[in-house]
Amino acid sequence: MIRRTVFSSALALAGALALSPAAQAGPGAAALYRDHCAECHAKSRLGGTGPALIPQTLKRMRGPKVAQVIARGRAATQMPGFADTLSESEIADLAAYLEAPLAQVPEWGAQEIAGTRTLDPGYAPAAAPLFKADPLNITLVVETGDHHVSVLDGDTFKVLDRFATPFAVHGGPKFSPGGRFVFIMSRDGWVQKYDIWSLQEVGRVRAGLNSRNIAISRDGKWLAVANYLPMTLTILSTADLGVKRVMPVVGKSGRKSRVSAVYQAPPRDSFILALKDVPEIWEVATDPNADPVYEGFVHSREKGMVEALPSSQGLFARRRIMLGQPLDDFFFTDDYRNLVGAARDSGRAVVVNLNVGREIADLPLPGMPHLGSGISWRRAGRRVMATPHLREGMLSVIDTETWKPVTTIETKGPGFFLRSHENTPYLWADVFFGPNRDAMHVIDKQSLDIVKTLRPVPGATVAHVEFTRDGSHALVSVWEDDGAVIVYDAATLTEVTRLPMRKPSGKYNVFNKITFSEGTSH
Ligand code: DHE
Repeated sequence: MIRRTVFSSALALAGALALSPAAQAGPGAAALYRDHCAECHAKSRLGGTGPALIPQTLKRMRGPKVAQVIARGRAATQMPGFADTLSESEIADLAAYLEAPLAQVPEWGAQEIAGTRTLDPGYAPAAAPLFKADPLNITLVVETGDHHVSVLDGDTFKVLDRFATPFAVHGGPKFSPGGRFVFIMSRDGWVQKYDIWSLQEVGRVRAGLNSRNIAISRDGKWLAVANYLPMTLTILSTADLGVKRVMPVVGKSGRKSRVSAVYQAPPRDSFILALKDVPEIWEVATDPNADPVYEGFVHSREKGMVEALPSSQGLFARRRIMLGQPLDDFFFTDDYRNLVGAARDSGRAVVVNLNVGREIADLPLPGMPHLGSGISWRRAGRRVMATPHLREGMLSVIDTETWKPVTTIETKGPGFFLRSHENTPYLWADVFFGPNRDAMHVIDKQSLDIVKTLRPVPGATVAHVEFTRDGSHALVSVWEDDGAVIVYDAATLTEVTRLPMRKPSGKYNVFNKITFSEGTSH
């Protein structure tokens, strides 16, 4: 059972949100919720068979607004429409109620997380892959339209399996180092483990109430889950999804912080955390023999998790890097010595050297750079990186040695994702927003010229690219309910095949991800 306590972070969170719409919800809203919604979404509003109905989840709802979904239901899900059952004002009331923050955020510690873990009793690990396809050339396609993942053979583009995921998967799934298992996270904090060889789900656990993304340790033993709610980092054992640790995230000043994202840094054998509310970056060791410069956490029977003296060392020891302002959305250099983070709404980005633990350069980057989608390659003897911008139709190209801008490439509109591969001369950049969202630019990595703009489905959003293991083919999402993955010959830029999919978003090739291919973001 979920223990209910007044969690001080609820106050901070409520403050951080815009004027609460709770004031607009009529007195009968709670009863309407109990009678019509609680069965699937839970009395706590934290989700059951349906997703959590809290502002942190709902503000992500694209397309129809909350009241419209209540009235009409959601296509391809079990959510029915209530237009015939409830009046317009009742629907508006209910929507206002759902958009209000929870008065109390339940505790979500090791015990509560462990209580949600289910391991599939029918799971039987195969001794070898159950298919003839190259297991390292498998590509997973996340289909957000009906919350499934398709498992594609990267040579024949046949769908080997299609399995249900938790509601609203976000961020890249993370593969075990050999590529056999994959871990998938939903915005409601569910982590699912799937065995690619056996084409079977292994189990799932709810590691947070509102989560951002996951990262896997270099040795593949630990999976870190970045949470907004509660303000923690959950570390799971990849073997059985057991809870190894729940780290409260508290800045040096004592202020709690949401975790914007957690990244794996294999050469450093650590996780790197972007903190949303305090000017710090955390590095958490995944090496059992980590250097004693780390501070650490110990578990006290009386007080729960508390910080230890700065002299502690070893697995999950933590180091703080102090910053001038909070940074998030990180791009890492390929040696993981430096990262670039966005200082939100300041029109700039900051380079942090992780070895010396301080800011070393400032980059003017207006238009909200999406550094997490940044990729790098060698050009004219230098390593350059490129990043799209979420608010401007351009890509910035930056020299990663001098940290000076090289140039900007004008695009048909603001983009979300970039992708390339070591075996292709091109990078692919989508135009995610605006009237040209049906365009995909193909750009020469040396001349920086747009060599072709593809428009495979006029008017449809076309976004996110992944390559096959050898870089010979590029897979592009037609990001619509009745969408598709289009496979292109990456050299001739001609269409090879088109696979119907339900609003496909990200695609992830096992080999490219486990080898940290040059053209992929983290
Ligand atoms: Fe994402 C990755 C953050 C909105 C689809 N997104 C990531 C990652 C971060 C991030 C930190 C890297 C995680 C990883 O892979 O481990 N995303 C954010 C945001 O802060 C932002 C702007 C707002 C938010 O509320 O989260 C945001 N993201 C979106 C969307 O609206 C997208 C387009 C649709 C969706 O599913 O929500 C979206 N994000 C994605 C995808 C990836 C991703 C498909 C993985 C890309 C990859 O190739 O690895």
